[in-house]
Amino acid sequence: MENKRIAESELIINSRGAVYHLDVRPEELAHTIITVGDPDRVPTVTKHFDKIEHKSQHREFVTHTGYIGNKRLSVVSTGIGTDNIDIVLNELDALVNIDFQTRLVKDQLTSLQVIRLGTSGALQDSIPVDSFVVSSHGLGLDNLMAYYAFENTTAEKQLLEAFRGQVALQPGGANPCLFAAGEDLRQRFTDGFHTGITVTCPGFYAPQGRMLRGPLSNPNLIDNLTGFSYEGHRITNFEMETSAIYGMGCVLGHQCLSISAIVANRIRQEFTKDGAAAVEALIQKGLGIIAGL
Ligand code: R1P
Ligand code: URA
Repeated sequence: MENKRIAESELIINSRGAVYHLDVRPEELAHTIITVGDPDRVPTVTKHFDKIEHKSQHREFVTHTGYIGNKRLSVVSTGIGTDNIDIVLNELDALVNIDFQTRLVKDQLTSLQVIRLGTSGALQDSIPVDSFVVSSHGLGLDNLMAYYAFENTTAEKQLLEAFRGQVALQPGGANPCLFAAGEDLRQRFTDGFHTGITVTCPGFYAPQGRMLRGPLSNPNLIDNLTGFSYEGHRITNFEMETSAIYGMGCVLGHQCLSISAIVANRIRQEFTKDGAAAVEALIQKGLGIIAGL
């Protein structure tokens, strides 16, 4: 592809020389990045840092960059949903792979490590609240990735095909997509973690089978997801960002992993008694591994 100068309207750089939504300059970003949904979760992660060298906030995007020992890390809040992940992953990529002076893609590309520390609802009876799930795959029921060109691996295609065969989605609804986790990262998070396919939904209520007053077009969604099985793979949990992080990682060449604290079990119909404690436990366990990456 021709390396054409990227216009001011396409990559927006503010008067500080920072990328538009994140308000972060290239030198303010580490190459290992923890994403969290809740902006207030950023300081709950970086309170464990030995040193914080940069803090910025624009809209729901809070960024802290600092160190645990010699390991430089950035923590970035994404807000909720895959539409926000489109913004965050593109801007993180631009910060390392586009020269902000020339507006050209760099000759030497950088592959970031992106690790989501989030919350989620379990879809298996055997995955209790307050436990942790590592997403082997993100299976998107939103439509973000339909806007990008990408090639799935054969293994991803087979798993997606099995999903299409076993799980009936509402007519006219989602066109599912599926992406695997960054394998090197995933292998670092095994002891004390459940592992499975994470379904990423375009909402918290009906898109996750929750009915308050709005009736469901697909009342069998949870049962069908829980019952899915293919060559040892099963669906462990629901949330709202993972498939987009993995999909954008595939498109842009970054290593991505999503880890969730289970705050709800949808089969047992239970909710954690202390969500903050569950997230704090995930942060402490996660940072213990991330600091050594
Ligand atoms: C919904 O409550 C939010 O919680 C989960 C979902 O993915 C969604 O963003 O993750 P976070 O706790 O990381 O935001
Ligand atoms: N986040 C979600 O998206 N769903 C849940 O059930 C819990 C957290």
